[in-house]
Amino acid sequence: MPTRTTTILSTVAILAILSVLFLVISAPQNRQTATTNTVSATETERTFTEGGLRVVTFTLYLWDYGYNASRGGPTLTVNVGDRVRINLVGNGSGPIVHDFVLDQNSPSPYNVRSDRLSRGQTQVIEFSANYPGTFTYYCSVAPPYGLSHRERGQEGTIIVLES
Ligand SMILES: [Cu+2]
Repeated sequence: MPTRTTTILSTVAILAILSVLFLVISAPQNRQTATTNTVSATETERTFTEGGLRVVTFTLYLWDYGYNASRGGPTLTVNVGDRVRINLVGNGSGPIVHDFVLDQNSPSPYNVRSDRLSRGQTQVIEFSANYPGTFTYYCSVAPPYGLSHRERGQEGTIIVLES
């Protein structure tokens, strides 16, 4: 016959087991939430090695009048010698198109120019980050009158670090 003490001990043991079970059951859900939260950060920037070269990929949405924002754009940081691969996604309104340019007008020693993309159009551009320094990338679209997209704030910074 169980004594009062063993009954209490059994109850405590059962509660402890149930607590552990609850933690085990709820843990995967917590992990899934954490994973979901980090996906958006890695979606816009990924680094991997391909054919011996370090490849850095970015995703830029071409808004009116910014990159991934209605003004400005993220600072893209890479190392000298990296292959820079940028997934461009048109996200302008109506007939408005946007592009990604890194050229002598940036100013920079680069000569990178994407197509002009309207909403829903995509293009992957790629170039070698051969020149170190801090440069400005921008949208080169300018209407016949009024402010150019760059003047409206559609530009961002790319930093090419000396390795
Ligand atoms: Cu633009």
